[in-house]
Amino acid sequence: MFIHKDISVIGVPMDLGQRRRGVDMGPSAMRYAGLLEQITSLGFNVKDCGDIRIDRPEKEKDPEKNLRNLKEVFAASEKLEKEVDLIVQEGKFPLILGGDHSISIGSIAGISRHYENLGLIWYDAHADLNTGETSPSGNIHGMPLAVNLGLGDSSLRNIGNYSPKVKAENIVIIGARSIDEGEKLLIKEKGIKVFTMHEVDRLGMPKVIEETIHYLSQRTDGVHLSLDLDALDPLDAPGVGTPVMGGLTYRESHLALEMLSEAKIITSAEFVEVNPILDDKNRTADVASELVASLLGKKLVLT
Ligand code: EXY
Ligand code: MN
Ligand code: MN
Ligand code: MN
Repeated sequence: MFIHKDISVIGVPMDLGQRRRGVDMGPSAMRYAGLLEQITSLGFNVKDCGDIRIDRPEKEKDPEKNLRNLKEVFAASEKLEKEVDLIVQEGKFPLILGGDHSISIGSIAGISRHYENLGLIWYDAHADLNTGETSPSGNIHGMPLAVNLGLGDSSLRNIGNYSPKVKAENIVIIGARSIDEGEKLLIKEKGIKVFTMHEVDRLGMPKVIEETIHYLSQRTDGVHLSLDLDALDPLDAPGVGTPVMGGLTYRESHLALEMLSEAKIITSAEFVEVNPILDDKNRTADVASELVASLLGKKLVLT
């Protein structure tokens, strides 16, 4: 399915879905890491569409709704939805660079309207399944998967004028190790497929990805990869705002994306939560750039 020769990159310098500054510089850090050159060297035509413009917040928090910076996150999501929709209409592969994970509200809204049954791989230490009612923080970056399922704030879930964006049975979460009580209940209620770190340890990454590919190819007509760099262990990806120890290694992640590339199931992708301020010499952006290359088929060839 993944036959696009043309890739359109779009940056979302957004840090309003959480409290730590710096993640808005993620797109620059990934470009600085040589992401575009890397993609070109793999034989793709790449267009850099630049960055979405993000409004500055008027006030810090909407106390009634427990949704920090709702107005600005909504405005950014609407803009991103339109840009990504156009990229898919043009027949190009959308590669979205975050920004905090709230950007997936707009990106998936732009993508999912083009599929009957969009599959979603949520590669993350967290489940991002909170709503304003269950969130312990009020941070919208902990809520985008719930929004994409059609839950939570109505302005967010109706971006693009349709909802839900993804069915629960078309989602696979990989790498989870920090899940709130409300999120656990939702996972159970909706029957969402989750490979926690426990399962990754037990099965090994090859089996986890084989099962993911098998599961999603049976039921979906496209698969979006939403990769939060905090899925990786902080030793490998220190530049993230909500690190959780005991995560996926660089090698496991590299293998996962190589296997997804070989299976040709991924039709769009985003790489989020890179925070260069918290990073160690742009290492996390370098890792993100390497992972993009693996997803696009970079191989070691012995001549
Ligand atoms: N579950 C916590 C919350 O909702 O506040 C932490 C969420 C962190 C979300 C990061 C981006 O994946
Ligand atoms: Mn996340
Ligand atoms: Mn996360
Ligand atoms: Mn390899």
